[in-house]
Amino acid sequence: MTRLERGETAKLLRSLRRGDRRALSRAITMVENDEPGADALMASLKGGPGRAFILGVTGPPGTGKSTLVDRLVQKYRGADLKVGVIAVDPSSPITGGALLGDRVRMSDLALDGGAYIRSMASRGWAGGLSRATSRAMRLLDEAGYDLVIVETVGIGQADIDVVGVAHAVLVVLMPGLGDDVQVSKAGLMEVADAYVVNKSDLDGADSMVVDILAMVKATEGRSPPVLKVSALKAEGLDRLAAVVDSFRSRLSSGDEEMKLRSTKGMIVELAKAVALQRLLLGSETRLARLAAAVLKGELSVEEAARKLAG
Ligand SMILES: Nc1nc2c(ncn2[C@@H]2O[C@H](COP(=O)(O)OP(=O)(O)OP(=O)(O)O)[C@@H](O)[C@H]2O)c(=O)[nH]1
Ligand SMILES: [Mg+2]
Repeated sequence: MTRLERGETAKLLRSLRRGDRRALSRAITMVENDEPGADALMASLKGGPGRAFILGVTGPPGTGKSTLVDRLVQKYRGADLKVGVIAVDPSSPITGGALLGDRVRMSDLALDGGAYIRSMASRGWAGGLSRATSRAMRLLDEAGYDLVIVETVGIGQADIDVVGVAHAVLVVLMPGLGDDVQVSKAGLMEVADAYVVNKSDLDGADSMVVDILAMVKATEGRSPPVLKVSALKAEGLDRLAAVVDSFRSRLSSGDEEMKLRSTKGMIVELAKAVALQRLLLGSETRLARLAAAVLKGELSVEEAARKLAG
């Protein structure tokens, strides 16, 4: 990096720390597009994430995650916290439409100086998404946000990786999802610190709660709370906020385990990206040689993969 570039990075960081939203947006765009300079920008942030509490919100498509996030933003803005939201645009065309709705719904909040809403696209390879979102979370932390909420549709491993970086994760469900298969199959159970059964204004919320309680009891030693809310009717939100506050206070009272979990998650996601890039970009000739050996019957695919990774 040249001296000029170093100077620019430092200037951008100074503006971002002062609360300049344009500098924040610029920095997030840099990491989203993986622009030259993004690595240096991030590397200049020493220490782990500092004060922001990072809340992951995930769950099957259409369960009301964005509506709920909207309510949480309102609530915490009311308490004068600075709140940042990262909504991960699913690359899937199925749910892509709903996100346009998100933007419309969240636009009022975006006008408020203490709330920053940003949607990030999951373009490119899967590892790029969790790296970009991890970095964006770190930037919001650096910019002095008290609460950072990251919303993903919990349908794939990439989404689970994204929320794995959070200090705590809400898994949002709704009545009528059928059995618990969606939850356990999608890997949502492992990441849930609390379950939210949203749309309690619809039939079947109570039995959904019973089902989840049974599922949780059957599988784990942990017992994450199961909350019944209606984001639409603003019911049950106080209890939800109390649960979120209990997670927040764990962090602010210096809970090492929680801090470690998030920092470890960030390191792993960044390392995965570096490792994958190295694997795919740095060893093209080696890969070609290994593939040729497999085709000649000298190696199995398994052996070739181990050699490539090793
Ligand atoms: N009846 C009822 N509908 C709700 C509630 N919360 C959200 N919805 C509706 O459910 C639909 C989906 O809401 P979103 O908040 O976009 O859901 P989402 O989980 O963010 O959706 P994706 O991001 O596409 O997965 C919208 O039509 C909401 O108005 C609720 O508490 N009750
Ligand atoms: Mg949404």
